[in-house]
Amino acid sequence: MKKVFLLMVVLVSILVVSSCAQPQPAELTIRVEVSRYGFNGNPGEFRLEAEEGQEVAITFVYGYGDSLENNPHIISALNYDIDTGLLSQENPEVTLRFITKETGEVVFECVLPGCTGHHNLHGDEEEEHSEDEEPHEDEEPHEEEEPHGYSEA
Ligand SMILES: [Cu+2]
Repeated sequence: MKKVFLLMVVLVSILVVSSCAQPQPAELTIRVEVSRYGFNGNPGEFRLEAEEGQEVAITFVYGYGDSLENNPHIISALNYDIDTGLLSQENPEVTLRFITKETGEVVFECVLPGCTGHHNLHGDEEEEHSEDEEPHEDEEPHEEEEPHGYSEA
């Protein structure tokens, strides 16, 4: 009886150990639409939660929301030094493949400042300084002196 119990314990622990010892998580495959309205239509940067050593294949798709005119973007993974290059009508799908360096969020933003809707493809932090400022009046209105004595020739 004792032997059977021991055998059971050994078998169960082998099962537990083998199910936990998956060498690495499967590749994380995602598609994200990019348009002037944001990532998948949501304003702000795109954040991807992943564990260290995770293989990521993230495909950025040029969104139909931008189809009225060409409005290229360049999407970059901050801290990873990779980007999509021009994502545009001519190049509407780009896949970035990388392996995460640490557990946490990978942040994606547009790094092409001139695009329409750029602020929707970007985090808030760069806009803050312009929102806090209140318009204030000059203490004393002062007249500008105009040069006198000139006559146009
Ligand atoms: Cu942009």
